[in-house]
Amino acid sequence: MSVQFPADFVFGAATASYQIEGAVDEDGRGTSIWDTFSHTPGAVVGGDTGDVACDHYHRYPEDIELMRRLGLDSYRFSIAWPRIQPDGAGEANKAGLDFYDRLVDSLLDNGIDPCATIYHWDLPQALEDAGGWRNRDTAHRFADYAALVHDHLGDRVHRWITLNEPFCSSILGYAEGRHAPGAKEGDGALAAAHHLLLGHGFALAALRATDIKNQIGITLNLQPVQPVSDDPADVAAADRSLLLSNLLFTDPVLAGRYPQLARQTWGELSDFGWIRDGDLATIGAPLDFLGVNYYFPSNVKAVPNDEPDASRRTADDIGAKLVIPDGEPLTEMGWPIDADGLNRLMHWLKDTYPGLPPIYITENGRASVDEVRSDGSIDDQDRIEYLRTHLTALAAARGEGVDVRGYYLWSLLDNFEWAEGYAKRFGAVHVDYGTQKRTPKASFEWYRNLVATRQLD
Ligand code: GBH
Repeated sequence: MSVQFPADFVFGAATASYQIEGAVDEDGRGTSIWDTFSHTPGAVVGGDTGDVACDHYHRYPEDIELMRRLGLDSYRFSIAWPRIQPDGAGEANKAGLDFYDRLVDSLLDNGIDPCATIYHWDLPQALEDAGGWRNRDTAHRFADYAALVHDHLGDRVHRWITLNEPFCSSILGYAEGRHAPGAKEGDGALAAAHHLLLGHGFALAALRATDIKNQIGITLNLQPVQPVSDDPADVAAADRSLLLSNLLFTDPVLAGRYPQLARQTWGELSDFGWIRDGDLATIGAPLDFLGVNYYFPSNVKAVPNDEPDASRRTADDIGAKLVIPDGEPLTEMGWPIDADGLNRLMHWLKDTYPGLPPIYITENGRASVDEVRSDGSIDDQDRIEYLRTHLTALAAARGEGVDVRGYYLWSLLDNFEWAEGYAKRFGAVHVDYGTQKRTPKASFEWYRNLVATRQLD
């Protein structure tokens, strides 16, 4: 059965600054927490760092040429805070703004609509040294920085995403220690989550207060969650997992409240000194769109928590384990593949939040082996299959009344996959990191055809 997307549906591809730019010491860029973390022995597989990455800072014209060939309607990139404010505060570094001027102007020259993420995890190290996202002041610093880049680029960039995946910045960064800054704390992580959301709210208010009227949203990584059995213990564990991965972020942003379950699981949130009167109204202010990153669903089993460390906020601490179904194919990340999960997630959002704003899928894709064949080609049929089935599920959700306006493939290029380094490849374009040679994969041609015809078969 063939599926048709309308002409105004936005087809894009996404990247993030630290994952592709490199040039970490150029033109006055400051140090970010990911520079520090990736240079910490043992933090990243293979000791990889983003020092060079895809060298996109220098090669962006070639990368935009690839986007033009792909026929993208839109390109989602992120702005590196330490290029703009090397120490996280004060006047803008002109050379940093210049880079994004060149990037945006060149995208527009090529008929590609830019979509800017203001924060995709590269916090200036100076702010981390002052407490990072544990510190309420960082939310104010973020809003200042957001206003600065929006004042400069808002005449040409009309879609803005405040934060990418505050779950990862808070829980993976401050509770699990798998991401920068590598902390393993409890309250620190919940305070970080709150201050990230508050930073989003302050930034939203700051951008809305200017004369330039743009579309403003936030991107959350969300998962449909289901228990592995009807056992009440598994059902309760699935509820706690839903809390940690979704509700902790969707409830404040889409309903201006913290979930009841948070109080049951973590104690009276009102006792948490970091939440002040008025914060939730700021965080829950109306959005123009919600960005959703979807990779796979959570199938949850209860696990006895033998060593409860109630001060931490990880999946283990809430007694929930993600179960990978036996015998089914996994991506190179070890992640399950469940395209219908994207449809379930769309319906969960629509059913849970009245007044839900329009949705953009701001990331979706998979890591594959991507073997380079002797003729130099890369025949990533498994990626094509992943994209085809997920877009089919998305079209079904649209047909069933979920207002989804666009889809961004993760990612345009192979890039620095955070704690996994360069070994994991998500790109529609292969990058040989030795030579920086770009080679479009079979999925590139497949996506080009989809964008051109708007038709899936
Ligand atoms: C995104 O993160 C990032 O935005 C992007 O930069 C990255 O390259 C891309 O995905 C691919 O990884 O095991 O408890 O963390 C996705 C992060 C990974 C968060 C899976 C949720 C599952 C639950 N997501 N994770 S947990």
